[in-house]
Amino acid sequence: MAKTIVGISTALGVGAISIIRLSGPDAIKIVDQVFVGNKLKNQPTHTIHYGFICLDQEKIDEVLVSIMRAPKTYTKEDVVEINCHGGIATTNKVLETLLNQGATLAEPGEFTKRAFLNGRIDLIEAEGVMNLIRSETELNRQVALNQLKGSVSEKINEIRNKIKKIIANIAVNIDYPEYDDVPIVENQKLKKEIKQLKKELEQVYEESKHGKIVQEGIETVIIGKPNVGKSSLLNALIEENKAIVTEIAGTTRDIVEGKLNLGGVLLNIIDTAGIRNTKNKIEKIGVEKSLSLIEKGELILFVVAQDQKITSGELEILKKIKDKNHIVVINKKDLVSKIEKETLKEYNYIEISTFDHESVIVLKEKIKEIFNLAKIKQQDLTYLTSARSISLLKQCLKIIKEIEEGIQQNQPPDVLELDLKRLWQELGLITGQVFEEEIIEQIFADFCLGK
Ligand SMILES: Nc1nc2c(ncn2[C@@H]2O[C@H](COP(=O)(O)OP(=O)(O)OP(=O)(O)O)[C@@H](O)[C@H]2O)c(=O)[nH]1
Ligand SMILES: [Mg+2]
Repeated sequence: MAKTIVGISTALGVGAISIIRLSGPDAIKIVDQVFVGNKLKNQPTHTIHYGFICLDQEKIDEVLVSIMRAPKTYTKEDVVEINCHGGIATTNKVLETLLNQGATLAEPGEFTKRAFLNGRIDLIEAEGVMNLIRSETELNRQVALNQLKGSVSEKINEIRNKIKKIIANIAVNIDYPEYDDVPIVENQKLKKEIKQLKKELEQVYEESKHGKIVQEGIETVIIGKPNVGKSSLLNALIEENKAIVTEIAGTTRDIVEGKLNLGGVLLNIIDTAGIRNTKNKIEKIGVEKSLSLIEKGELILFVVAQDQKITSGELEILKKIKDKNHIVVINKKDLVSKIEKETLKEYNYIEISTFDHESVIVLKEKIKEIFNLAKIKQQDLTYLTSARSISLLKQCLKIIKEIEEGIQQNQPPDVLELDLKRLWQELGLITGQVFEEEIIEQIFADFCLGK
């Protein structure tokens, strides 16, 4: 029998109210042992009761207790929620009392894990719960809510059902000897169906790439020589004086980070130490860090100064960023130009001055264009967002390509059937209809305590 778990569901700190939640077969019994008020055991489900949590006649806190009996609860088990006064001491004392009565401390995400294992939600919905809690922008919130509501799962299940139908058709062909050598018409039909499936999977995959951006933001790295205005650019973008700006080359020694909400997508912007050959030990480490960040960044803003010629060092950096999402930011457009734009003709570039607000807005628009951010808002926001789902989806695309080739080469139907079953399984891993214990442990371990 499942243990009864208990956890603090609200953030631990000073606040008006804390919620302590229990789930499991003894949830009501355990609270009854320390609750002075109505006998909870005799109360109808989904009711709230006023009283005190007491231990050996000592009052611990004045509380409101909600009881919710299985199965219409978050976990599909009996759930009790105690609203006690906020603050660390009271909350911990109530928790401790419940642990002493036989409840077990919940692991992070254990309530949601139970909801999954008891079949109330699937994995995408569970990930939606976590994403919703972590949402920082309005767009984050909308995507997470769609996951939680099951819109994303619906899409995947729809595709899975189609695969199931095709498998059933093939099985009929195999079972009935008159269809032994699959007629051309059948094969054509199959080809069409697979093509359609592939299209749908590709669409989910493409949209999910957006989903990842919405959920995780874009790692943006500002790089360039010393003194070209990298820190000024960070400050202008986030409209805050976060990084120190001086006319001295080598001002920024370590990275400085800032966040920008660009149409609902968060840019995690990193300002780096100017790249140059230096003997200074601290600055040297900073320069190495800057170079390594070029690899990691999803968007590189390479700043050069308009009043200087492009150096051989800068040409090296240009080579490094060519195949990445990049913008060469020609800064200090207010000064006399010495830059040869010819060198930049194969790059995305823009001329700005960090002193000129309008030009910084144009840069922001350019970033939106590169990541197609305007389109994100118009779509229906039913994305998969976790790296786990996206890599499974990639695997599915690989399998369906193999199936397509198989049909092309007139592979026997039983081989196709096996491949289709593999595809069906793999998609099931995304929603958790098919699952491995270890992976489930990992996913839920990432959750917040008490959720
Ligand atoms: N004329 C002009 N000066 C600018 C502009 N943007 C920044 N500057 C100046 O350029 C100098 C260097 O700016 P920073 O932002 O510190 O440059 P950085 O690239 O971060 O330099 P390091 O941290 O040393 O690598 C400062 O004096 C800024 O005021 C601009 O658009 N026009
Ligand atoms: Mg700087």
